[in-house]
Amino acid sequence: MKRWLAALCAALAVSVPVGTAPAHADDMPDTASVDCPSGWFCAWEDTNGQGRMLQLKVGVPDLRPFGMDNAISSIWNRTNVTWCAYDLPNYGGASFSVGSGVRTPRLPIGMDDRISSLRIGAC
Ligand SMILES: [Ca+2]
Repeated sequence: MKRWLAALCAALAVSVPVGTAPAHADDMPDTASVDCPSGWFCAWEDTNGQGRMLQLKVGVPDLRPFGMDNAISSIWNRTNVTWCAYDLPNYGGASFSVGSGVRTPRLPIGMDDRISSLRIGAC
């Protein structure tokens, strides 16, 4: 279990922005593109790439240890593969695919503050 968690932690990172720039539009602010490096799947607790950010390169069956369960409101898939987002832990419940390059500044009602697990692959 410990080894599994260590491997997981090595593959992702949670960051808290030092300053929060005001959002003037529905589009992602420029800061989001800086915060989310190419090659990562990024998820934020607030809309428009604001708030705490989770960076992933591998799937996570349970977002609770990272304090991001039922919290994600915007996402950006900067990997070259499709990901699947799930309503429940362990890849259960309602789900939707996030294609490579897809940036969603505001998750639709029904998936906003609902994602509990994420993994690589179409749903
Ligand atoms: Ca949220």
